[in-house]
Amino acid sequence: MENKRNSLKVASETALLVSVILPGGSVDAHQSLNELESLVRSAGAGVVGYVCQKRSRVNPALYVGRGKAEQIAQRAEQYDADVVIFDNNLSPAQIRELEKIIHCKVLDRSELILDIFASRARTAESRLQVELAQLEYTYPRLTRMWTHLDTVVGGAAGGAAAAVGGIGTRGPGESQLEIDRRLVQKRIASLRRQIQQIDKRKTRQVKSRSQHFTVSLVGYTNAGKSTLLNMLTGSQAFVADQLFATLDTKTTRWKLNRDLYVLLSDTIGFVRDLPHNLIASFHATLEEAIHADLLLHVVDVSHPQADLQIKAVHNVLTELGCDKKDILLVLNKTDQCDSTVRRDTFMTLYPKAVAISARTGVGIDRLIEVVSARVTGENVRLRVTCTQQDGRVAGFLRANGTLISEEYLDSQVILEAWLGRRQLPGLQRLKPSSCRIINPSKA
Ligand SMILES: Nc1nc2c(ncn2[C@@H]2O[C@H](COP(=O)(O)OP(=O)(O)OP(=O)(O)O)[C@@H](O)[C@H]2O)c(=O)[nH]1
Ligand SMILES: [Mg+2]
Repeated sequence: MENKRNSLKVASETALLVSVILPGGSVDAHQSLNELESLVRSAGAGVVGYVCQKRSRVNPALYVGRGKAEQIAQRAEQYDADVVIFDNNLSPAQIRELEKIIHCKVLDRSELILDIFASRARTAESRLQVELAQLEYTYPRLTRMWTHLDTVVGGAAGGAAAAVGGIGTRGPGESQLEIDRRLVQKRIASLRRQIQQIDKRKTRQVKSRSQHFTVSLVGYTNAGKSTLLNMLTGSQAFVADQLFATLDTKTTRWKLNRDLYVLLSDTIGFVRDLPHNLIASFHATLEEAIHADLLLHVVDVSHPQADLQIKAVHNVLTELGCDKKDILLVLNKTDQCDSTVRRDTFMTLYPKAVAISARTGVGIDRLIEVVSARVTGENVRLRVTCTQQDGRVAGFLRANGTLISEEYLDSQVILEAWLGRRQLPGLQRLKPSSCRIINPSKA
């Protein structure tokens, strides 16, 4: 039989979408197909129809029942679909069996996401990351589509091409599939090595920023992270109403007030059931978030599934080991909510959240205030003594806190002020004669 899966690209194809709802799943059919459609459109394809089935359990051979598979085949033919895309993750054997019944290409959700990533990857770094994730995920699912790799492997692994096509490799009895496997494994090993180097470089880069307070924007794809980065820092990060617009990290200086600035990073958006390989391959890109002092979890609060998206982001953060970090929930797109009731409901559920609109600027002042408080730490009341000639101490307190009183006594000056706890080391560096906390917290 002719192999349908010689290319996994879905751009400009017509797709029939299939969703199988199992008991205990996090989404209903409508939500599942809605998001799948957004993913398909983001991949550049068009949707010609939908099929949904509720099942009590997966059919091991075909995922769906045989009758349903035949119905999907009929629909695909009727609508002239190029590809059938499942919102579920299928095993290689299930894809093979389904393609015997449905006479067109069958893809699963992870392959679709990987395809979007592949089409968006611009930098050499993200290209390598996507290629590795794609090879690892799709390689057991494909047959005989890897021969193009011989030149690639040759370039990367030094002379492997000759070995692959040459002596000792095409021995009697060795099937094309075995050669393909070897090519893929070589390419995977080479990509892993290159990505390891990138990871090391990135770790060094992130560490070099450790003297700065770092803030990372995380959140579901399309929540408005890049728009917020642009609004806060005047940057020109790419913004688009499509899923996975951002694939690379961008770190910019964010000036919170006259004397306080932090480093703010934008990163790749998350999605429900993000393929594991992708998370692993994008480790370097996610490094900024992993090491940030504060995460701003941006939520599109106007989205009907905002609550599910918050949970999905938590799941990815847990997988990255970031769930114990300081996380501030930012409820974005409040300008787009039908009524204030929706925003208020989320504020009741998450009382520490900050409601904003990255488009209109509403709530940005409050966000800056809350982040500044996180940067400086809780306010403490201090009594500081220094010599009258030393104007730097009073200057520091005025610039970074609130100076309450100055009392001159002999050659000394006694200052009382409110200051963020995290700024105490900065004050100590000016070596005042004495410094004492007299009241640990400010209301
Ligand atoms: N109405 C409204 N739209 C917004 C707001 N913030 C962002 N958007 C729009 O939402 C879409 C996605 O914005 P991005 O900033 O690209 O979102 P992102 O979170 O960076 O998305 P990815 O990089 O794809 O993960 C764009 O069309 C923005 O113009 C907002 O506060 N209100
Ligand atoms: Mg973005």
